[in-house]
Amino acid sequence: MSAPAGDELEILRELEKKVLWLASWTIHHANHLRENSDGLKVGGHQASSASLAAIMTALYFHVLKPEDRVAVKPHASPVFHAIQYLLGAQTREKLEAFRAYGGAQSYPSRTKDIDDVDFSTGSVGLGVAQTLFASLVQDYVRAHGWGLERPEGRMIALVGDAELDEGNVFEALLEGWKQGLRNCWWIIDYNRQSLDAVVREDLWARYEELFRAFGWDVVILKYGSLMRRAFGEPGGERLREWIDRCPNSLYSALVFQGGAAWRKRLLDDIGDQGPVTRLIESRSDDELSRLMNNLAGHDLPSLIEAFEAVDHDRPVCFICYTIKGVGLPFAGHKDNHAGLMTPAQMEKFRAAMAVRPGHEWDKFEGLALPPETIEAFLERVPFAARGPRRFKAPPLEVPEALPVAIQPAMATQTGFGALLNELGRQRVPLTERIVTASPDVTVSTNLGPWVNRRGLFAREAMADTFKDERIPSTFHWEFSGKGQHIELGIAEMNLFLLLSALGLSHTIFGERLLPIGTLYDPFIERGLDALNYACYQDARFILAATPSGITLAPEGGAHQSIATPLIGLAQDGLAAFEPAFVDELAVIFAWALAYMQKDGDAAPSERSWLRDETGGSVYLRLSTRAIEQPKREMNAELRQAIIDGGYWLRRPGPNCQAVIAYTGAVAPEAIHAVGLIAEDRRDVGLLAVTSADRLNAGWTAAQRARERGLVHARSHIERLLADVPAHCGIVTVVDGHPATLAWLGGVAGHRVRPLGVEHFGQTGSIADLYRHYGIDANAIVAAAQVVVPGRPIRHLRALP
Ligand SMILES: Cc1ncc(C[n+]2csc(CCOP(=O)(O)OP(=O)(O)O)c2C)c(N)n1
Ligand SMILES: [Mg+2]
Repeated sequence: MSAPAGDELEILRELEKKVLWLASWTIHHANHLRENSDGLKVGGHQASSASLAAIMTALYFHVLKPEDRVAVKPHASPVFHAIQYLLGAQTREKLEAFRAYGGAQSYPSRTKDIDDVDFSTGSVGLGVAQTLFASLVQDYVRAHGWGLERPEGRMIALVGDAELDEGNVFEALLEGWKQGLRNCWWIIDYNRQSLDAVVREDLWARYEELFRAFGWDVVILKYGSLMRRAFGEPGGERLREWIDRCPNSLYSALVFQGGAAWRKRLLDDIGDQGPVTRLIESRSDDELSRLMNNLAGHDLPSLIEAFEAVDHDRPVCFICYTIKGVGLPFAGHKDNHAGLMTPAQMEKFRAAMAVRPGHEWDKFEGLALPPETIEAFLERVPFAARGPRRFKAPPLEVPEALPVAIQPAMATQTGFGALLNELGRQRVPLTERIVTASPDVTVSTNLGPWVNRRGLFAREAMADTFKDERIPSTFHWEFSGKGQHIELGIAEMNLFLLLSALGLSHTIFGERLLPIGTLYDPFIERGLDALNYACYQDARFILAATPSGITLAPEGGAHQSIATPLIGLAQDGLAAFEPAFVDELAVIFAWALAYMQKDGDAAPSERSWLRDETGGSVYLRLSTRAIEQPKREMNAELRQAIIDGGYWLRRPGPNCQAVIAYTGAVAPEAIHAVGLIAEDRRDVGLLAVTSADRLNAGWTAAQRARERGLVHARSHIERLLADVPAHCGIVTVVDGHPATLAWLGGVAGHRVRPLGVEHFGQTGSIADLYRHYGIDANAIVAAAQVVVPGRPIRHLRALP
């Protein structure tokens, strides 16, 4: 794309005006005009949007190509929607309903907006890093020989300067450097304002050093073309020096006050009764204000020139000087994030934009050029040339059962490693598309054998020196463009952002990947916002989190994970499982590989009341605790029950007095306890819960269906508990927070005593800790004794 010719520049200038108008009007409408706007205070959008109007005009209407993908700063959402509206991809109804039910989203959303958002944003810093990982995924896909028929795109983030306070941005930068990042642009809206305040002086210099240190090119866009021209006039150099020395707060304050204030201040500071004074006095207040507002971030020629000058694929950071709220009455004011134009100010703005009442949404209203000229231009915009930007990739076939050799005693983590190792043997389309990633815990989460088979990914091949030197080692670390494991540094945020990028490959790059990430379960919390973000974008992946709970006992309290089962229960878009046995894991794993590829109807199934056809990501909470494995044949009924969330390991008899419901690695304690209780309580049942999350989701959905009149709706857990007598008590037990299973009592009104772990900090053997926290067989028996009245249970030993 070449630099815009004179008439094209004129069109772009008109579009910039229109974009600013539409974005400001959208927010004004939401606040003042829409019925039941609930006094929405969305002022931040007006100032933040104005800041990026020129940059986004330059990009979307001139620079971007169809293969480029963009993460837009959250508060520039109205600008994005306005641009899409002009390009015919957004509707007036959605703009009128901005931030309302069914309307255009406050922050650009891949899943909720209709106008082809590439990457969602909202939680600052995450969208920024997502572009970096998307670039790595683009390289991964192409290095494997896929999608080569499409041109390479640039992954671009429009970054608010305060977003760079978020640590995840720098974690990503470091990882990007390690992985040889290319085709990534971060365009910083350097308005020197955040939500509360004006930012520290000279941050740009820190940013510049940081980005260069990580191997990025840095382009600083400070002076617009008007400014540069003025610097060429006699006295212009003095003006430039003054601008360079001017503190951020003062500059902002003068922008807010306007031309007369600029004149006074400049004359006081650098007036010389000579050339500088002439330079200032030759301009009206308006002209002076326009000159001083003409930072490069608002200057289309400077922006386009800088973007077009990039003729390489190295990552580039553009630091664009801007003014928050430029062109609006509160431009530069430090409180403008919450600022909102009053109706009177809006009327003045309307007059300046030549928009007639009733024509606010007209695309060509008030523009100086004929509508046909602009319309013809919009039809030629390269960004929109190839229509919709989302791809589909056919699902890969998954066998119903995955082979695995089950040892008499085995941990689910070992089983997971063995399952992947078996998959690694098979050269079929399914296994070619699996990509694993781990933040420096590849070996300790049992991915080693898989990596030995499939190799590590790097764009440039790297040999394993230990192997070449013939030093014996269990693991071969050979990197190549064909490798299928991405080894990350320890930052868990990066794992989730990478999974988010890998898990969107089918829709962004048209090439399906089956990402599997491993990490220690407690560190899910370290990257939780990024995990939530990945789910919100509907990225598809499997997360194997291990070890979990207190089963890694001697390693200590610091690594206990207590809350993660509740995260599994509550996180939307993530189906959580905690199998106890490896045959269960094999079933769940196979199901997960298919589930992550589903993209169907959002209605729940009438059998389980789960939305299995919609698909999603899967979280496997695993353990290093080796436990005795049941010897049994898998059958279709058991398989389905495992997937639905639970089954009777010991079916309760007709006179059942007690049920023990357990999840995960505490299975032996539950089994042992049932044996002890059975001597004094009748027909005891043992419920294996493989997924509290899915049992709970099905139950909730079935209740909702009944409340809507579908009286026969029944969920899996309701069917399981249907024949358990009302007087029966339930003891639940999990190596995690007891609330995970406590709700089981609500299903059919049984009395429940939930056991689990609530406190941190002990080290010891598993037996010590299970006793200490009260989830061993003895504690289960004691709980059953209280929850199910009757004669004392003889085997109950005194609790220590
Ligand atoms: C993780 C997170 N923390 C806090 C917020 C609330 N918040 C929204 S915008 C913002 C400041 C934005 O400043 P900047 O990125 O410089 O954008 P500008 O408003 O200047 O356009 C904050 C703190 C958020 N969205 N995400
Ligand atoms: Mg800012």
